[in-house]
Amino acid sequence: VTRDADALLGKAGAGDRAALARLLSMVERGGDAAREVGAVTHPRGGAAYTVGLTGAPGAGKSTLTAALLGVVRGRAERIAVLAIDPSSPFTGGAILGDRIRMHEHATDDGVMIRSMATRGHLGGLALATPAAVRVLDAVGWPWILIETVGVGQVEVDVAGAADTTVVVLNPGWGDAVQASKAGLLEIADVFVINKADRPGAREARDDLERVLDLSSPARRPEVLETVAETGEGAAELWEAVSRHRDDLTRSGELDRRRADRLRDEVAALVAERVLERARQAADGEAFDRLIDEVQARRLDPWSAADELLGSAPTSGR
Ligand SMILES: Nc1nc2c(ncn2[C@@H]2O[C@H](COP(=O)(O)OP(=O)(O)OP(=O)(O)O)[C@@H](O)[C@H]2O)c(=O)[nH]1
Ligand SMILES: [Mg+2]
Repeated sequence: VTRDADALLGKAGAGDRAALARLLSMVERGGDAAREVGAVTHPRGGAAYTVGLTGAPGAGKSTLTAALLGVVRGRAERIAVLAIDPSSPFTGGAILGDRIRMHEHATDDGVMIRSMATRGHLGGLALATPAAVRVLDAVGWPWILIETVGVGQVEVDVAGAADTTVVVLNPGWGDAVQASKAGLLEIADVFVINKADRPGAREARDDLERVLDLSSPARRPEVLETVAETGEGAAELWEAVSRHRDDLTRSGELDRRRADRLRDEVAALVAERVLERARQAADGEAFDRLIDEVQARRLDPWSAADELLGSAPTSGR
């Protein structure tokens, strides 16, 4: 299988879109195939810069993405887009696809668009996203934009997997407060108030500034306004992203962030594998029996974990 992944990577690197699509499908499916792809792509990665775009459904992320594609292509740079939709296998990607066609990027060799949806379990998407980024990186895409829908924990995880995270808000009371509650404040590097052609943009901005005053983050994010439909503010947004990138690079924080993400990824894989091993060792029935014991309060959860791991009780727990 490694030979397959290697051969596909060679083709994809030479510009074969079908080969690239197959690599991304292998990653999306997970399991051994995804692992083989990871093994051949990881050594060739590290050059791409990733930008996350997140915000509530309908905030204008896809429209903004299309506008940003125009800006980036105007600079003759190549860019790939991953549209991640944790909630539905249908909406995000299709909507994005329509918008992109509208903007005539569909036949552009300098643009690659791929949507990924939940195929069953949620944790898979948080693991599949960095793996997909790795593929695009290894194949030589210099910019990778990750659009995620919604404001749940999975979206925060996915958006947090980018080097620079842009959080998209809209005019209207309470958006900033909602974003704060959803944990978006912690991951936002740049804020955008999109649909600034509508009333309330100034108030939304004031709201956000107040929320930022209260939370006083270590690095205060820039706040910009855009009208994605006309492209107004898109060039400024891209400049803000570039400025943030320069800041991170100069301060060395980019390397620290990337090391943190790799640490999280390895830890998640270890946790997944240890649990899988414990389940197998106990076989399904024994696992369920232990849970019954815990529920009947004859066994505490820590002792159950010890038994599943086949280890002596850990001290102090
Ligand atoms: N007035 C106005 N409408 C906008 C603007 N940007 C986007 N819209 C509209 O808002 C709606 C949602 O836009 P999308 O780009 O699909 O939003 P999204 O955040 O990608 O939506 P999901 O992927 O479903 O979460 C569309 O009808 C857009 O035409 C804007 O700047 N001004
Ligand atoms: Mg969208």
